[in-house]
Amino acid sequence: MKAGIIGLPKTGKTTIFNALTRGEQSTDKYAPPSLEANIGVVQVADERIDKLSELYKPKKTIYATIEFHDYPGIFYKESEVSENALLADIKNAEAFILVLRGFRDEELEGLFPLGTPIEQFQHFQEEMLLYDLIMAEKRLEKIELGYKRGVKTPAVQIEEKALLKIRDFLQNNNPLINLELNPEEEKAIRGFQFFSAKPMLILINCNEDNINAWDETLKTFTEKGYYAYTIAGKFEEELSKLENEEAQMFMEDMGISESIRDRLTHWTYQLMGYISFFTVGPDEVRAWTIEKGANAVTAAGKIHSDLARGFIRAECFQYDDLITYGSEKALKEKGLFRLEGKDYIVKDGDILSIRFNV
Ligand SMILES: Nc1nc2c(ncn2[C@@H]2O[C@H](COP(=O)(O)OP(=O)(O)O)[C@@H](O)[C@H]2O)c(=O)[nH]1
Ligand SMILES: [Mg+2]
Repeated sequence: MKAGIIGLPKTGKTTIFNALTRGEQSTDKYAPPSLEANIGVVQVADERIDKLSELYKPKKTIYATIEFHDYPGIFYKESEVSENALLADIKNAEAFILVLRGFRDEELEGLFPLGTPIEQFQHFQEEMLLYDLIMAEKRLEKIELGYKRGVKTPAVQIEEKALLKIRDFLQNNNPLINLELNPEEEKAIRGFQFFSAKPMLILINCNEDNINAWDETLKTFTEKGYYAYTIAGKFEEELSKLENEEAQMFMEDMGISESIRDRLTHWTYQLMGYISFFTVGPDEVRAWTIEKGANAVTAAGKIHSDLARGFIRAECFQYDDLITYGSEKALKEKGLFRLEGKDYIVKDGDILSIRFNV
């Protein structure tokens, strides 16, 4: 999956990206904005995979991953360079991590005054909704033109209906993530990749000594339905350069229980409503990502399209049961080794083996 780290300029996006990826991208205060994203792949830590790997001793152990794209700042005043190409790329992300500047830096505030995190959020959201609105309006105009020329298919009419709802929603300052469309309408507008229709996580980037000062601000965001957290970006960047043991000591001092990688990957999973299922064997132990509520065929398709096409049954048992009873054989004796059909809803921690025939 691909998550975009976005926000106004100089909020600490690249600093957080470096902390996540142990990267060394420039975070020079005076550097002009780059035009391209930094890209890094981060493993989703999962103790269960470690345990399964101990049990099966496979040749390969594969964790789930998230690809983080750290984008240059957007939506700041009138930009000289056109943001269109950049925005087109950003829209491909499945989720957004919006970074707001909570740390104080007099110089930066002189160069790029941004206001409080709430003001930054409001500004960013206005721009985002405007961008979506323009996209919807352009398409509506085209549809109207088509009607005049006598092009009026049922498909276009569904699209128009969806776009009118969208326009209305945006004009009332609502992000599209809260708009409910029927499946037909949903399908008709999927290609637009509206910005505000994507899940978005909010991070207030602050100094390590005033993390707790942001509780009220976080509450404002969570009350709006957002997942919102504080993060001490620069501190985390420094931590990421230390050896594990040393980093652990600093983290304990700060009362931080998980590394920034673990926190951000888990928050992103939560944001997306993702769960993990596993495949195991002597060759490979592997974690797979799937949306909560997905069925066994969808899970099979994650592994390979042939498995979905030729799906017969899923052999299935639970990670927790395996740990409790110690072996697949013991699970079979206990009746905890199941055969499930196409409609089975996959649960977090399921270990699957797909029987198929193509
Ligand atoms: N004090 C402080 N400075 C930070 C923090 N995060 C980033 N900065 C500084 O802010 C400037 C811009 O950071 P950068 O990560 O390049 O921002 P970006 O433009 O959003 O990618 C750099 O000088 C960083 O050192 C932070 O948590 N605390
Ligand atoms: Mg940057």
